[in-house]
Amino acid sequence: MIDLVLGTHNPDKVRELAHSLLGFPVRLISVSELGDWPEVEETGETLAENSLLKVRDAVRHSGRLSLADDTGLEVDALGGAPGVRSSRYAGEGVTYADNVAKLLEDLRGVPAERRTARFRCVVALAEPSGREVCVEGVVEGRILEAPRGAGGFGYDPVFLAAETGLTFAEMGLKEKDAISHRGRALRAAREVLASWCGWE
Ligand code: ITT
Repeated sequence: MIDLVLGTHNPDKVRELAHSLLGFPVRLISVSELGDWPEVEETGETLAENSLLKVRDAVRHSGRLSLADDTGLEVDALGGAPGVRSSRYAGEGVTYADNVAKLLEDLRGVPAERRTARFRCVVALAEPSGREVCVEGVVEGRILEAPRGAGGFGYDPVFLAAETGLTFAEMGLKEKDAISHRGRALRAAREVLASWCGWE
């Protein structure tokens, strides 16, 4: 068993990351458990840059192997927005519902076939030695005209996953993990961890 620090302050993400890592020989520690530490500013222009900012901060804070995730929703009809700005699409300090409302408003009148979108998740791993790696997971889908389902978080109720015809909010943790951006990135991250830790 090794300690792995999760460099995220979002409890919804922590729940999914923990589910994806079930059965893997790691003891998860959330940065929030490590005491007061200011949240790192996400000043990067790409998901990879922001995931590295977060993971390096977690390593500085904890002195341990760490993992961070930066995720964006890319909507084709909006030129790839909200993308790297997904958490603050409707402004600073907004709720998930505010972001979803702005997204639906910006897509008002856009027909179903032009509402294609994808979630992209970059997971960064880093060690105190300076060794670091980013892996990515993507899932294709489209944005509905109204929310569906009560599970998940963020944009899940309006994201219809192409593979299942369900929104992520209509799926359980396990079903979402099987096809989601985060589930895919985490499976790649598990391989990196296995190789770094000599478990192969
Ligand atoms: P940390 O930086 O502390 O990890 P965050 O919520 O700010 O938390 P991001 O910068 O990656 O994380 O923001 C991405 C936003 O995209 C997030 O706030 C949600 O609104 C949305 N999001 C991320 N993952 C999602 C998912 O699996 N399903 C739906 N929406 C998601």
